[in-house]
Amino acid sequence: MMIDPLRSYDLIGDVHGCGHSLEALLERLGYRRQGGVWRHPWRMALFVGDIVDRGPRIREALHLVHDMVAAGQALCIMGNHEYNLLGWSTEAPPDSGLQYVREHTARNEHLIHETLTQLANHPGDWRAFLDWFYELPLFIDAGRFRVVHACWDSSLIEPLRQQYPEGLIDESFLKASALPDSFAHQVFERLLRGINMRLPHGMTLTGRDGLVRETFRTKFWADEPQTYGDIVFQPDALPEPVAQMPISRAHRAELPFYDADQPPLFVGHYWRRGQPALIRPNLACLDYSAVMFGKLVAYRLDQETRLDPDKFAWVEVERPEAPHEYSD
Ligand SMILES: [Mn+2]
Repeated sequence: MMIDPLRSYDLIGDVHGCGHSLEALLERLGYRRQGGVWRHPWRMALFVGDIVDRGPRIREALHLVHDMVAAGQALCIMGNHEYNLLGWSTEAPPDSGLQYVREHTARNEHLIHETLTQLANHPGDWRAFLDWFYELPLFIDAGRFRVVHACWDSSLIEPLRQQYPEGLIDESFLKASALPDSFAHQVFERLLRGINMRLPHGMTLTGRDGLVRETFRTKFWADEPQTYGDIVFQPDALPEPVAQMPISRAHRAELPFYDADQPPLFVGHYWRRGQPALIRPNLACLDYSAVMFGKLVAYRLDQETRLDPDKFAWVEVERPEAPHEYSD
């Protein structure tokens, strides 16, 4: 990845089709539109993925980010929503018993519905953006900092980078992910969706979005957690009996750990609310639910090796930018 060691980067959280808010944020950060492309005199933007889905200006947001990347003014990694669109559009391997990498179920359609609708009359854009998603790496390791959409799991990133040193995957890797036991499937799930643990005894959770889930999202940085309540990391609380249960040995074994001595890491994905804050001095989540009338958030990184809570910047997302409910 073309990371300039001396450059300052503005890391930007999940846009989810909030094109107006993205322009407002770039303006606030000192970027200006010149020759059709947003630029800063000396800084560069770095998007943590999930440009698409849910919001009202998906095509505009895609053009804006794509054009910045093409002009060398931004970098962008892949989010689970870009992966979903690729999977939806790609036939599964013949021996898989599936038709598409991401099956055409009603639930899967629901999650990408706005993108399909808003691009329906722009088939050229649709093809071009799908091709472009292959140019979005699954992670960036700049040495002095790291970026991944949901979870830095070195037990997967190390073997992945043997195969794809820059984290840029190809169609065969995408196709392989149709099979749930594959390395490719594990990589997309873990890096782009994070850790999703199954609730015990077949229990389910109904989210604020009305979708019923059998799993919940967890931290990958908890230091010696004891109970499920210590590791849950999502807007919806666990049922109290589950929150108090000790973490099973099997679940504990599958928890990666990002310790406090590693380089600063930026993620999106987790639907945070309220005032942007660091998770730890080397860990920042930039997703503050823009598409739920939260904030579109940036972290203004210079040369610091410990992150500074005063370096978040954001815009409030006003209605009616974002009329859609959230869900993964
Ligand atoms: Mn996401």
